[in-house]
Amino acid sequence: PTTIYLKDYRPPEYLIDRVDLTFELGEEETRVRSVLQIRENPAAEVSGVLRLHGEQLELIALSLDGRPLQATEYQVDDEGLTIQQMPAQCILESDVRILPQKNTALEGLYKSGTMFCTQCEAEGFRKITWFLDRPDVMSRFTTTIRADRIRYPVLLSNGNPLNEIQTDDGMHQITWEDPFPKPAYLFALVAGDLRSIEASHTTPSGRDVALKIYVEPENIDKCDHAMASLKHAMAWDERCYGREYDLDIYMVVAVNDFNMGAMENKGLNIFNSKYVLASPETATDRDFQGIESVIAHEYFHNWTGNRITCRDWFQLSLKEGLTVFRDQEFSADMGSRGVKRIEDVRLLRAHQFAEDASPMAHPVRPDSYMEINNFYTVTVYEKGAEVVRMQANLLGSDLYRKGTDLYFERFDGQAVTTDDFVQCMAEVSGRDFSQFKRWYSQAGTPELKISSDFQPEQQRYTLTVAQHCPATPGQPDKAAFLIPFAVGLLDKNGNEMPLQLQGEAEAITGTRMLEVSERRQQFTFIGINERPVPALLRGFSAPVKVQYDYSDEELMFLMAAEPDGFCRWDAAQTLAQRILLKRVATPDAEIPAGFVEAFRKALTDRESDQALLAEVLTLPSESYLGDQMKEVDVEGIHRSRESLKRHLALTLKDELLSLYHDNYSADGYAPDAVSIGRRSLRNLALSYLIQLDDPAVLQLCIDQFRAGQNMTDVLAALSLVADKDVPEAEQLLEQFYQQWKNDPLVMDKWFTLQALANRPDTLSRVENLMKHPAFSLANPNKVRSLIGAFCSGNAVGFHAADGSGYQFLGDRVLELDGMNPQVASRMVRIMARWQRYDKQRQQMMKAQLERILKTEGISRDVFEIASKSLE
Ligand code: BAL
Ligand code: ZN
Repeated sequence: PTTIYLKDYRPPEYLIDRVDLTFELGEEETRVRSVLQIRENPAAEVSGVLRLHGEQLELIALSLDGRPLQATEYQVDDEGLTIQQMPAQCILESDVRILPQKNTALEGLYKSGTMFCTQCEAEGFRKITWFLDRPDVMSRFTTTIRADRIRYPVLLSNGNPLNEIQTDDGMHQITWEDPFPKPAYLFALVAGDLRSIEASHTTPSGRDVALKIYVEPENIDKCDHAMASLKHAMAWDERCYGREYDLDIYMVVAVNDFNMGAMENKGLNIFNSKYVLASPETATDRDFQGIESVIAHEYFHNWTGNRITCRDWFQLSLKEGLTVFRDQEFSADMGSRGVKRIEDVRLLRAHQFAEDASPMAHPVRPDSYMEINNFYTVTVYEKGAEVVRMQANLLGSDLYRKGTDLYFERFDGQAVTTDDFVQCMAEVSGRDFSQFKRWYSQAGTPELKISSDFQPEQQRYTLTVAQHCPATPGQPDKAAFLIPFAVGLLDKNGNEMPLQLQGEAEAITGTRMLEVSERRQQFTFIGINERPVPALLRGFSAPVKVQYDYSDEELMFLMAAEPDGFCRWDAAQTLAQRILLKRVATPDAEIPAGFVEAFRKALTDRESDQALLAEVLTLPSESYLGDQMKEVDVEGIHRSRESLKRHLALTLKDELLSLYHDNYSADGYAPDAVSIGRRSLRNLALSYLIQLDDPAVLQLCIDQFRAGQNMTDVLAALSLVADKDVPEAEQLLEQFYQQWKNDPLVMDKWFTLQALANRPDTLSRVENLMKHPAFSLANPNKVRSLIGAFCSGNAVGFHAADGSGYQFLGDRVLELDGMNPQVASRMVRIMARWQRYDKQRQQMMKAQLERILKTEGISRDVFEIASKSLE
């Protein structure tokens, strides 16, 4: 496969102003007729040769300005169509045959169950018709869909519906027109027997927008939360960014077979049903929150992605980083802000820091790729969001808003770059952002080494900050980053101390945003009359690792007194991590009594945000602990974590039980922040108590399962029981299956639960479950919930010393690659971090990667990940 480089970017030689598409959807094949209005791009050097993208298209007819083209006038190959002698402008018409029913890659037009749907980002439109399938070619689309009236009563595309025609042959056709020019990756089509719920929203300028959510008939009662989320998102974007919606109709369609979470097609979002469907009986709190955030994310794309899109795919974070930042802030406003930040940081540290430390490390704006689908990564999305957040941190909220206002005004209707975005921030603030832009071009997670020095006679306190960023592939040396570094200083009573840097006229109280721009820098605070405890990186103001030599006592103090939720949680994590890692090496190393006391304090705290307490009381995950070790000790970490949980459960049994009972609520289910917090805390208490192997606790779980109040509680109880070697485990799993076997999303949970079970026979159970009638390798959600969950969520099972987990994954990757390369490539990525393990495991993982690479005909997707992993 060839590598594509950012430095090779050239503007398109031709533009396509209008596209007229006609689809005839059939049970064997689909015909796509396209009429393109093409002209030379005045801003480019034109060669006279037109090269259109197109894959897996069977040509039926091709004509230029009404004249059929002779075979000598064009060439078709595996990747496109070339026309040698192009006029300066013309109408190009084509008629192609495609086979959506055979499309298992779920890219382009395909069938999910009985419905037709599309996924065109990044480069799927070329599997529908010949086109300039690149985001800097923006066209006005008109789409006519013709299909059987009974099978496909609902026919949808982008924009507004124009007319419906019924014909005598049992068919009907509808034409849609999208007035906004858009790149082809935002094209969408849906056809099926769907039901919808409808609501309306009036924008500040008085536009009435019809909101419709389409689902398969049996799911019509599970759309209310998605609809409520959409309305909240629209109001939030109007208020916080001054952005309103621009068409008369906004549609969301839920489909079962979908590679990603959802897709922001103009006016017609297509969603993985996981991010639409919810009822208290079938969806967990996490699901409810996921729906709220993904619905908002796709809606926010209408401005950050659609109205203003990316010039090329290297700029993917222009829309994704910004839109993730927007959805994070939306969720923070809708729920518990502190907890949302902790969740985001936990995800970033667990996945993005790990990616940055792996052979797959790449900058937020990559320089090259083989397969763009491989770059929908946590780096482009989540680190990209942090990079936007840092700009907001540096500017403050008013200037940041001025910056985004300028961005929308200046670039509306254009395809632009991350530099264009940053330029707006630079202009409104009058600041130079050239150093800041290294966050886009340099990969790797910077590390800040901090030391402090208190000089009582001078009443001075100095923080010395040294930054360093490890080498990443192709980038051995990094230039210094500009890092917004939020700090506070607490006195012995836990009060904020006034902060006045040397040379400044006044002190401020609260958080100070320091700017670290050099490799080594000192910040001296004056008027400090006692040794403070520093709270570092408040709000996680930059995506960096901080090293500061806190004493255990200082960490316990922060756990109890620090006002910033992130720092409070982080103190608890750091302390727990210290103990856990020490006990990996020395299993009977002492557990400091102070730590248990700090836990007790948090367990009995009925004043603080309960959701925040649940975070503080959650031990760092096994995979995160592994990341902190030179060489991951899979079993040692597992043992250490289990034994600390058991120790806490033994010592704090009464407190845990009270917490469990005090947080019971007989009220109906509501996914609000307070109720979610109570449920998390209660279920967390149960997860500690189960370590006691006490029949009374097992009974609590069984009772909670049987009470069946909501899926959050049912699943929490079931997962604890399923881990145990008790007869009830099988009984409850079977009961759950019988109750939910017709609900695919609940079945996903059933698969995951068993894949994560901490039992010696889990792999063979997973293998058996692959043969279960509810499982299908063709459905990405099933693959992720069973195979993905086992390989990336069950460290002890997957990394079994005999290599059986690796062999299993190697087999699955090869099996999947022939069907769906995008999903296969996500799976093979799990082995990209093989260097982190011991020699034997390294050898076995490498052997699987080599075996995959040697297999003939593997996809570009899998080739890129497997080969880069071995470099
Ligand atoms: N654009 C792909 C799906 C998403 O990020 O919204
Ligand atoms: Zn997105």
